[in-house]
Amino acid sequence: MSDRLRKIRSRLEAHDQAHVLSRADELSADQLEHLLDQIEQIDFEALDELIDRHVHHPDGSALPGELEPAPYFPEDMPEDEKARYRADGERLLREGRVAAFTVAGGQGTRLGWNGPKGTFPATPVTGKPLFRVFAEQILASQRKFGVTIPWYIMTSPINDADTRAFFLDNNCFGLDRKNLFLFPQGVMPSLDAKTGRILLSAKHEIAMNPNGHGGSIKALRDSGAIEDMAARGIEHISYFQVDNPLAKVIDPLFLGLHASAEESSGEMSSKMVAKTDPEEKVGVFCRSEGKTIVVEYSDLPEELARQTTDDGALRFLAGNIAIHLFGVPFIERLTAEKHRFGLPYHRALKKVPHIDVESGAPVDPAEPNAIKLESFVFDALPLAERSLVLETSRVEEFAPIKNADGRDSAASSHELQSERHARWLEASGVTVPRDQEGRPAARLEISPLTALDPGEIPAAELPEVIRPGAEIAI
Ligand code: UD2
Repeated sequence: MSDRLRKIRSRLEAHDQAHVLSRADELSADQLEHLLDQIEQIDFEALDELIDRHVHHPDGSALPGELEPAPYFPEDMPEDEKARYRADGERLLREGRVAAFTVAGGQGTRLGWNGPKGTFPATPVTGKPLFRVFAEQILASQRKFGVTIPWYIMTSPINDADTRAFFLDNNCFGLDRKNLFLFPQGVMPSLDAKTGRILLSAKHEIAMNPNGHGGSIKALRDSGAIEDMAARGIEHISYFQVDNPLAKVIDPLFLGLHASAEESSGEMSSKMVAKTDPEEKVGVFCRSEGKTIVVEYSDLPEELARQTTDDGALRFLAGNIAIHLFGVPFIERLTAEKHRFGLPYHRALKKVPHIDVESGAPVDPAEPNAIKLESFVFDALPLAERSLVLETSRVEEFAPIKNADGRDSAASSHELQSERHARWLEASGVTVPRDQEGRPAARLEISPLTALDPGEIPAAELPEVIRPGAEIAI
């Protein structure tokens, strides 16, 4: 141990991080071992560069010079085209070429939920947790297409054990455990925003944060998930975030476009919704140097965010809802040299509780004190040869739960979920009471096991009357 300790200590000194071991004398053998293991995971040469760039010399974002709005397939594309692509997607599904993939490694600090975000009760009537909502979609799609749809879930070292326990406690929501594959993503040390020093969450523990959903590409490779997919004959991965209960886990139209349209190389495709207003906090699909990219909301210059077209619509309209399709060969190509692949890091100034190494006292900062480094999955878009974007309806597919209240909260998501299901019921001839603003005057929930699409609700399940104030789950 002492030899190992000496080596690690001199490595830390060389990188101006010696404080990490400054309380090593007070640690038990197990604690020291744990801390040394953590330190050995860190690539200090790479970290030095990142600290220089993101802590000492942050230069804001480096926006590409020429930005144009990205073209997209509109939601109202001709029905015959839709039918053709949908058939292509359904064929891929029936052949068992498609897997589902949820990124669920985030810390969910804004929501203030004490547990993995996927365990959050998300639906407006029965309060089903997010993971169950997706599991039911997978069960229903498996039934519909007569196949197995394996489900890959990226957790983080912080929530992996709790996520696994939740699945086991819930009997994996009726899914076969053989077809569930959970794996933790990578982490990065959180850094003091003034000095770039690594923060400690305890004397024996470095404060680590998940390395962003962009870490999913490498994590798919490192975990063996990609090999598992290849062995199962999976060709396409349906990617979505754990925070959106309306995400369509399986969408034949999107799949068909991604796999067959000329505009796509079948490597990485995306869905968008029209932004509600210039301030909405979603990234925007743009075109730069012949490639599709996403410019994050915080990086899009206000002047561009506010630009309008002749008919008054936002010029940069295409909001990123973080729903993508990946070709398995694309991930294989990007990660062919396993250790060398990484998407660029972005800095986020956040509050990170830690200990003061001098006194050993805990510090719970009132103001943001730390830089977290995260990579974003959409930075992989320009690495694809040709990448398409499909417009979809917000009410059908985007009701994220990110905040405790206000915009993107459980309350706003419930309203959207009820609205979607009101439309489905109305399309089946049911009268839904609406208030003066036209919002459903009842809470409505349709399980994916009852219907995956509007036309699928069995007549026997349709409510005869819905009274204002009713709560209906079918
Ligand atoms: C993301 C997008 C934004 C828009 C919005 C739509 C970024 C930077 N911004 O905003 O453009 O598309 O979503 O909802 O992506 N996650 C991990 N590991 C991590 C970090 C996040 O798995 O290390 C997951 C997390 O569990 C969640 C998702 O990624 O499912 C979204 O993360 P977020 O809440 O940080 O993204 P947000 O809301 O800033």
